[in-house]
Amino acid sequence: TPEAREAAFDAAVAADERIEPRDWMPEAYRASLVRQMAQHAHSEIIGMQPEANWITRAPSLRRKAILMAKVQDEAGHGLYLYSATETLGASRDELLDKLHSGRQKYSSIFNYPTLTWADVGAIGWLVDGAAITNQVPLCRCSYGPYARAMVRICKEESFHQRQGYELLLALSKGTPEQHEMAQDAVNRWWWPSLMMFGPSDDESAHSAQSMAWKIKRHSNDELRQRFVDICVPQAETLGLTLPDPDLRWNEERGHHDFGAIDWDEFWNVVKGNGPCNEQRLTQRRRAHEEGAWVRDAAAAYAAKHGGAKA
Ligand code: FAQ
Repeated sequence: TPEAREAAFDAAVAADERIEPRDWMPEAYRASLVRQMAQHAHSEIIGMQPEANWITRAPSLRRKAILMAKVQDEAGHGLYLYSATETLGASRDELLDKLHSGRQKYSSIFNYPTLTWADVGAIGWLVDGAAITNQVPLCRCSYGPYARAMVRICKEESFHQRQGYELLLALSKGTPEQHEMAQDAVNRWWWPSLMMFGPSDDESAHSAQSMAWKIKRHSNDELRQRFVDICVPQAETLGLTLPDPDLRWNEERGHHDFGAIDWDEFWNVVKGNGPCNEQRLTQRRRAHEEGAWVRDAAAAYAAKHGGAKA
């Protein structure tokens, strides 16, 4: 009966078991997962653009090889996540179409420009750092394919974070000009990185339901606070300042207090009006069109050799 199916689903979630593609699940659970996972997948592939901007200008062969590997990893993360979303019955074509037509979102962070080489370091340290803080708990997400994709993604993100940190450290300890460039990058990426965690808990439309379903394990504000607490000592080691005059240790709370986030800026970027939204989507649509022959060739090859299986 429908009641028994729903009870079995609720019991599995309560017992911290994984929900698998063939299991019955409430339609709203499926829809919310598709929403979050698609947005996550889109973020990975759009997120290739800001850093790819620097591949041809990396200052050494070593830095170029590292950056290329990182950007390729991001394409891979997009593929794991699109595949995981397909297990919920959403085809990749449909998801990409929604991205290209602006009907599905991607992370606000990728709508900011990468103005200097130090931005590659700041993205690794702060953007990948924020991504890991958000994604480690997703390894325990109630939906099996998403949770398993996250395990591998988090391992790779951790390498990404370290390469950014090491790059910024080299610049910070370099010439005064290099130090200044590193500081400028941190000044520009700090606040947008805090916005990656989403709106504050009282404004977060999906948090309560997603936490009840154990899709999310912590609230947006909890993870944002965890990230701030992690970054403060790291910034000290880097010899760089976080651009927030209100940032200070609060003994009573056992956490750092920090200044107010500019939510108008956040919603403006989410709504499509950030500095690079148009550029990112235009570039993405063009890459998709230019890749049509690859998809056609792969489909033709599969039809010829795979027969009915394809
Ligand atoms: N940007 O009710 P909530 C990466 C939307 S890391 C844009 O709180 P939820 C790695 C939200 O979708 C970045 N939109 O939503 C990398 C919702 O709109 P909707 C990707 C945002 O889902 C590094 C509305 O606001 N990571 O790519 C943002 O409970 C370097 C209300 O918000 C993930 O996607 C935002 N920042 O919590 C790659 C992680 N925040 O859907 C390349 C998985 C919120 O109703 C280079 N996702 N919105 O139209 C999550 O954990 C969650 O979806 C949150 C949002 C925490 C992002």
